[in-house]
Amino acid sequence: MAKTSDLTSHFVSATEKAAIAASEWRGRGDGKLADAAAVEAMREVFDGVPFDGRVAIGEGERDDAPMLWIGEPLGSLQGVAGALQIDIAVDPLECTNHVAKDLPNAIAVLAAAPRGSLLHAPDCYMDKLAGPAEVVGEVSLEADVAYNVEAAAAALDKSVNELKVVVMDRDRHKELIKTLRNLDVSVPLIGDGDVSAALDAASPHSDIDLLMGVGAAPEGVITATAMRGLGAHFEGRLVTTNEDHERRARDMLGDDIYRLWGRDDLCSSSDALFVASGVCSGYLPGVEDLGDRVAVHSEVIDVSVGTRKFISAEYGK
Ligand code: VTB
Repeated sequence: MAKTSDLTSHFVSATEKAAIAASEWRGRGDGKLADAAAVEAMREVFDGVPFDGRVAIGEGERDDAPMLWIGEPLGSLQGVAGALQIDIAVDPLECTNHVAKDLPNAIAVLAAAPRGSLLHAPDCYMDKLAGPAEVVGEVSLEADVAYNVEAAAAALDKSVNELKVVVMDRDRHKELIKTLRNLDVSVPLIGDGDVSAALDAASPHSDIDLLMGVGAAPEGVITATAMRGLGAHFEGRLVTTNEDHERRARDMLGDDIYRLWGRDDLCSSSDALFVASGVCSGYLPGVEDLGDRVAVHSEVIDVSVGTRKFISAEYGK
């Protein structure tokens, strides 16, 4: 039977091409142009992919940025009987501001899974909690910060003052940061990029234990897919900041738009893929200029088999 992973090489091309296009804009001060270049490159690849695809959730509406629009049909087999029907959660350029400033961890990223198995919602915000496999079932957005910190420390066999909880440096997180620091937790602050921060938190080799705080919802769905493949923890709760998003969230999800979404609610199929390509160097190397060629570095998490593969490719200019 056909599987999402049958299309892996196409999805990798989509993030590779988006990363290469965005990399031209590194350090040039204009994230929107970088974003537009990534969107255009990704759409061009998707136009030729032999599937009946659809964007379940994507980034761009919230900050009026270029985007693959939510509900957009993708692929060359629209409506064709027997074609793989796949949903995509996508951010052609995650961490846009970091491309403008040439800072770490900007990536082109997507999740793919069978139709209906990725949360279909507007591009609003999401409160997130991510951590390694050890904290699955131990921490929850239903509990308060102090409880989660104690529970995570116990699960990781650490004392609370040895914990590192990464948070995005935003005014909306002032209380959260204060609470964590009052508990004697170390709080590394990041400017952008909570997908890579969650991957860090999931990894037993990093010194980050948890990710907390509010980021964008599409990246929440993408992160949930990666965490499912890694057996790590993820939960999210939508946060709306305007009436339009609230109304559309109700249209798409029913009345209970502020419910807690577990990892496997956000990505409800094990036949799922997470694919990312590095734009600026960070947890993945960024796009490299090799003279007449460019090198691009990607990772693929195949949820169906729990593998994480790192792939490098060269393209002629
Ligand atoms: C962005 C982006 C992050 O959250 O900041 C976004 O860079 C939304 O937050 O990586 P702001 O509107 O406060 O910038 C993320 O996309 C992650 O979800």
